[in-house]
Amino acid sequence: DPFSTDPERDKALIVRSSRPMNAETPASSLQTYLTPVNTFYVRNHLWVPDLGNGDGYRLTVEMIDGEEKQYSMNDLREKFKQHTITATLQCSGNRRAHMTAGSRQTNGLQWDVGAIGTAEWTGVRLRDVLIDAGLDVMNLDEDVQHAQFAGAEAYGASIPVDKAIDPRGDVLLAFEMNGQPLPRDHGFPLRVLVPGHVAARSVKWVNKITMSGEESTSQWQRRDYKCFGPNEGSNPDWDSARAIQEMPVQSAITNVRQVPQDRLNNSKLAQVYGLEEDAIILEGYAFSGGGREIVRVDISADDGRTWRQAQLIENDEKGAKAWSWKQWRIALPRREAMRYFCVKAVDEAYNTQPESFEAHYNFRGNLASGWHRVPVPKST
Ligand code: MTE
Ligand code: MO
Repeated sequence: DPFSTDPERDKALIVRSSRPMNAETPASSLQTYLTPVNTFYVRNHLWVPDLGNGDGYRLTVEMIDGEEKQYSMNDLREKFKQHTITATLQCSGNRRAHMTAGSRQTNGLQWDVGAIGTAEWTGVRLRDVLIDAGLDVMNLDEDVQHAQFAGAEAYGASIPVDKAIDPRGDVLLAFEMNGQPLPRDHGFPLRVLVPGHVAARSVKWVNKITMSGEESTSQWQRRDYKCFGPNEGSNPDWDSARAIQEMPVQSAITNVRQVPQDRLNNSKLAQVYGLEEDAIILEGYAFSGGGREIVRVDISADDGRTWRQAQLIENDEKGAKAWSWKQWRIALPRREAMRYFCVKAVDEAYNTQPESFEAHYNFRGNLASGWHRVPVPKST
């Protein structure tokens, strides 16, 4: 039983499947900029490989001509400059349950808003390691198109070489998460961290990197993580669809709190909004792929007829681009709240989110990003 050596998990994680372990971050852990490591969502396709204390671990890097070089964890730590970035990981299936509810059945784990989390990642740059292993980044061989990653259990994926070698792309071989050694569930002793791309490319327990003219041949590159037209059914032409890499704009409401007028004085936020009546405070996250910063979050209290802008919370972001989510909050007069609250976000390219799910439905339920609607709570 390969699962018998899986690690213990925090009881607060919301388990969607246990073999393999798939569990989402509970809403209570989505309220902080950095997601606590113990309640950071876990998405495993297989078992967690047992790599002991990491001493015997070796990373093999193979160039397109078959030339190989190996690195131990010590080699990586000592030979290369270490970098720390803050980055959000989001599964392509985040909010799949909303697509199912808003359209029709989708295949896959029915995630709510918690297949996402943000951490501070420390490691060495993939670019630096590739250069050390012999990649001529200044005069790149035209045949080199993709960096393929293989995990110790059998998972694999790839990213375009441009992202892999971009000095402002911040792709890391990471060994720390929020200042601690990577937990086993998140890739101990080493994972790829591809900020701005779908989390499926951030291969955990990575032990082989191959420069290639082709994408990884794994099913996770060539099959699962793709999108199709709403009409294309469950037997589409997989090869003609593009693998998901950068993600579209996403946002969610993660907390709804009623604040009666007589308690408003305790609430700084209500003061910020100048409210002197029963209020509702909403909080949530907004995120976009490719390092595109979130520039606006719009909130409606009347199911999309009228809108206000939420306050975007500033954080100590690290890295060349906006690799992490923006948390937001807003206080609204209770009397304005009709049946549903809605949120939609806008990124720096002015991309925004579709209103409903029907038009971006795909049978795999990937990249669900329709406005997040939550019912207005009954008055307390
Ligand atoms: N890497 C390996 N080796 N095995 C996996 O199953 N799952 C991928 C990615 N990397 C996976 C992997 C997917 S689909 C996601 S969403 C992220 O890891 C989840 O990362 P996390 O479990 O650290 O949150
Ligand atoms: Mo994922």
